[in-house]
Amino acid sequence: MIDLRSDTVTQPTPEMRAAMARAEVGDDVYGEDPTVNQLESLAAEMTGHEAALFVASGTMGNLAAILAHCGRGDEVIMGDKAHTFLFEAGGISALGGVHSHQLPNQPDGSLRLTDIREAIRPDDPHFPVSRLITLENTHNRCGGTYQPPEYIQQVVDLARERGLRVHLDGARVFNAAAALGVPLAALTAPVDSVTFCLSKGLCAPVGSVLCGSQAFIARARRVRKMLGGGMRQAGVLAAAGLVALRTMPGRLHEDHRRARLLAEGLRQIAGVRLDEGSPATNMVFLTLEDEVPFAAREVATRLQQHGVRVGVVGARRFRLVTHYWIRDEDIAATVGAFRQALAAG
Ligand code: TLP
Repeated sequence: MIDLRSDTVTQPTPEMRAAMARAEVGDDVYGEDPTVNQLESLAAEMTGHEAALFVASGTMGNLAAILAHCGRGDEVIMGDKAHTFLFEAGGISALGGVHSHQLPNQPDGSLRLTDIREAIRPDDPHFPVSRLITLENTHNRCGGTYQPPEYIQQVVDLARERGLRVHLDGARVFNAAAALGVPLAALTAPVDSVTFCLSKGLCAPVGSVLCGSQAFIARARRVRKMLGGGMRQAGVLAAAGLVALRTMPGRLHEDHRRARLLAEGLRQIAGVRLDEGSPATNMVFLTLEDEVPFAAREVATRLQQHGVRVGVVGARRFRLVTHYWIRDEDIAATVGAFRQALAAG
């Protein structure tokens, strides 16, 4: 099966499995797992932060971050297409009592600075306290688009001026750095906190890392415990994460090249419309033209019969994500499968 539903489907590499088998472990809740400690130090160093915390998922990383930055009734400003707003089960409000203020994400995934400026509340008892701004880079629902260091810095400057903090959902921030050709820290060091995922394009089986100051990470560590995320001998997972950090960031441009190849092939097929500028990184978003007599679900079922799995993200819309386990011949096969699925009456 050629699985393009997400880069979350990536299986660990043989090198990761070997590292997991021989990982030295200890009780991480006591801070005694040497492999977790090593992963956290490396993540802090790479992102340009003082400290880091290994968490079970991107969702847990974002939740722990927002709960460590905000108290009940505080407000977080985020995009209306932010993963945290759309796909994290409303955890920040359900579990943290944090109020969210959505601003329109621009097609490139950014939030307009003027919109942010206007959204920050004055000190008035009618209003919640504006505490945090969250950004997403790359931006999933905006097409895997990315923002450069200059934009991040502008948002951070604005936040500083108004006494707010900035959290970056950097689930795929390594893809953003690869696409921009900048060191990771150029995108991650300016913000107060960042979550990145080991289990997406970096191919590890489980886990994300939250990075920030010592004091922030100490608060996040308590929140992680509260959420049931104290994982004990987690070194077996962190070992795969270490291999991911050391070996995977340098190859992400291959996924981006294959996404471009896929887009070029799909663009030739009648009835398929690609998003303008797609792909920016490893995601191809496409829509079925009105003349196509099938819904996306039906097309996805046909594609599956041809050995291809794709993400259905709307009645007539798909997301295809390239990753480590997708080869050039899979791209050609996917284009061929689409052609057949759309031709079949
Ligand atoms: N995204 C998943 C789905 O939930 C949509 C995917 O297949 O892309 N931030 C961003 C930007 C994400 O895309 C995701 C996962 C997360 C956070 C959450 O990460 P996990 O799945 O590890 O909780």
